[in-house]
Amino acid sequence: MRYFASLVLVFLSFVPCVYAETGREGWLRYSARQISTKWKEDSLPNRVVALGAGDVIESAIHELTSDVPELQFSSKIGNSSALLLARSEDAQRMFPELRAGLPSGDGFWLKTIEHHGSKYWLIIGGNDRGILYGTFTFLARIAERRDVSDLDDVENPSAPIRWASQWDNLDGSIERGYAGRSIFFENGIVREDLTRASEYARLLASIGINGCAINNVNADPRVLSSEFLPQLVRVADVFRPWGVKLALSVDLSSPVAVGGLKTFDPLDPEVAQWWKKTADHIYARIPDFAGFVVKADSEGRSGPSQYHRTAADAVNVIARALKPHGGVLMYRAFVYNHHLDWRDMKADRARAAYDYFHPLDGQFEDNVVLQIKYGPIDFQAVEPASPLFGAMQHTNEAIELQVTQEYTGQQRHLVFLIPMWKEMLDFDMHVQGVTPVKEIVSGKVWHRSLAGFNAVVNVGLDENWLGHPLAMANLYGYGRLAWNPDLTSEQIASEWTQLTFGNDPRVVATTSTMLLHSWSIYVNYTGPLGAQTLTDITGPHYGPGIESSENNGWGQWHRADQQGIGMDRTMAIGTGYIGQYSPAVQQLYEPLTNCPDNLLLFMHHVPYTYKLHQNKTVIQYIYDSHYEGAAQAAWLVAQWKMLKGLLDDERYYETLRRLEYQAGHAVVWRDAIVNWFHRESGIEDELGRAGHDSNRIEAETMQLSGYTPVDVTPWETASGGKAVQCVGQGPCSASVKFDRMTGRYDIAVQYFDLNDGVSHYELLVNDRGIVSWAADDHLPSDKMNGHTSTRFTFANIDLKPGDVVKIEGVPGGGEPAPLDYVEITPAGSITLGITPAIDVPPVSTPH
Ligand code: GCW
Repeated sequence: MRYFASLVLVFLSFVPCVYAETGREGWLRYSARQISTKWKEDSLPNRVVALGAGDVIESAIHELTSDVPELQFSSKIGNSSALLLARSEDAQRMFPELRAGLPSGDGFWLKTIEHHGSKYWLIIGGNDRGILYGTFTFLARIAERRDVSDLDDVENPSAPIRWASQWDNLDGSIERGYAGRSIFFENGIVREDLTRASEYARLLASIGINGCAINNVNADPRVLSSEFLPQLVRVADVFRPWGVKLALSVDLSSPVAVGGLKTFDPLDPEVAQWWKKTADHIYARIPDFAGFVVKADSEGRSGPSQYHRTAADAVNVIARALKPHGGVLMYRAFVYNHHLDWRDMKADRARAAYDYFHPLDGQFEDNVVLQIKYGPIDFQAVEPASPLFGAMQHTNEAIELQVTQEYTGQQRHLVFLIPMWKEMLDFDMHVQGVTPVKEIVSGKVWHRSLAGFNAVVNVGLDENWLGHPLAMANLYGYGRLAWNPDLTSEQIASEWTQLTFGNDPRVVATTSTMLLHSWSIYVNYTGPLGAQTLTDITGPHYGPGIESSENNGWGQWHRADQQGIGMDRTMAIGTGYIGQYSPAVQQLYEPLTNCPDNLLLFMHHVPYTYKLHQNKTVIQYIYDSHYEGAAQAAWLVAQWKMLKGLLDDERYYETLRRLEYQAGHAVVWRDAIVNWFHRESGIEDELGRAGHDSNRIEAETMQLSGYTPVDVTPWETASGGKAVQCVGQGPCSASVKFDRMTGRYDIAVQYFDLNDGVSHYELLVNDRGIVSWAADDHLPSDKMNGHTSTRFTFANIDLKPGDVVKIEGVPGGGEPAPLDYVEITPAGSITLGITPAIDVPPVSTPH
């Protein structure tokens, strides 16, 4: 039986592993073989004809002919069956019977037609970009094995602006980038080799993204110097064949910083002249330049306040310079004071954008677009939709989303963000009948011709673009939603999985299910009921750091104390934030009894004993959701393991490694939050879990040789607030005599993996080495804390009373082989944390 089982496994793991998979092709990985087989099966034509020419059409033809070797390019329409690429006007000339419904702009029409006895597959675009988008859609359908023999589908994008934004710095680093260095810059200039930039543009085009701002919104003014322009021209050139227009983030002080003027006062005529001259220069070299993104008066950036001018003054002067060339100016509404007085119960960062911009409604030039983060704070895992969406009737609006997972696990945790974005987009602002955010940012509600989407993406040089193999689902989903916000999360998850991993129904069903649950799982273990992600606000925004948000001016307060938690944002006695919504939305949030549980602590301050709609107290919810979340993170690992052998080993193991790490880190999060609230509130967990870990042995209570105990800050990020560290060269060791029943166990070792060294650890039983590993990850801290706490699990070890379990640590670099605790659980109870990447048979210790 055993023998048989392993034969099946061997067979399964060999079948699909034909190619080395790096993830570099993203969701465009299907290509040649898959497409070409279906092409033949469906007897699709072997000629492709294009009415019209140009770089973008060339790209479309190249996509088709490189995926289908039998497909030949033909310059004449002829009278045999063909695939035909055409702009609307050309298609209509050729086929007068196509009258109504021709697409315009970036839209396309996939249409089969019989004409003079031949069958044509038409890919008609409102423009060349539309033809390219239609081509990618056609190929995706074939890859998904859908029927393309009879087509009549018109698709038009929801909004004209569908951009990506990179926070890349000229030195090659990326602000909040988690996947390597910049694909655009290195050493202060644009990279010599722009292959990755071109591949990125292809990926963006395939999901309908038509613009990309390539540099950090904390902009280096040098991008506008005349010496830099030739560098930008090179990027625009590699973007152009994909219909992606180059955009730039610019700093308002540029007229001084690189223009040599004495002022950047937007009302100064010389300043206006400088912006005009600068825009003219850019357009002379890059005629399809998209425009600028501006962050001003925010987080220390310069802005119009310096001259007592308004945002409208500042933005209009630049917008007028862009207007004759068709350029757009995206002004970020992320303007707030980060020196708020936290003792002032009326102070509220969430109010800032509305308070600042609402009075300026109607004062902006018509090529200005106000770019509004989805929530009023800052890319949190749970926030209400920003009230500003409903407050700018006379202003163009775009929504800003964040593919880079700054506050949502930094691509080390699996968090599929589409369901969260959909909640934002579907949220009804009730400003004029039914007015969901998606209809406001598509320009429909107030009949604006400019509107749309911009998302911070931050891909890097890592082969798979975003680090976590499953994180690309967010980029894919972003493009799909910007194109059509009515698509469901389920549809997007399954499309992406099919294109990325193939059509095996088990892979598609399991991966989609994991994606669809991942956001709520993350929310469960990182912060309750709209109190925001309880992370280290002043640090890297990664691991837990519950008190970091308080006692400072950043305004991400949750105001948890011994009695209760939450920001009172009511109109009655709170900050008045709720009053920024329409009356119908006010009615949803203001009365405590109406407020939905998931935003309760965003809107109200309540005692821990307050009963939720779901009939449990706030404190019990905090305990339950965090235990549940950590268990669900372990469930993700178990789900993924079912796919072993059904996809390539490269992506299987890379994903498994990350999911196992996540499960271990979810325990760190769980324990930090549960223990902090347990101590603060003094209220017991009804289920008796908080503060009781019977399987856990604290390192500081073990028999130590060379190791010394140390306090960890913040205390809640280490079990018992303490760890041990090895001072000197080591090796140091921590041992414990096993005193439980004979049996098979899993052993988890909780240690800290700092980024300034590589320590080595070994787990031994009765002095026999079981497994050793290196702490060589690059987590965002050089301290023992919630960012660096990591779990290593080894499964199936036979133990009997009296066995000595020992961890040996050897420091490396600045890292003193720190150890938090060891947890010994009966084998097969869910293991959390990193297990070795290979399957190892059970280890028996000598008895
Ligand atoms: O979320 C915050 C980030 C900053 C970022 C800022 C912004 C580019 O922590 O790194 O700065 O938002 O959106 O401007």
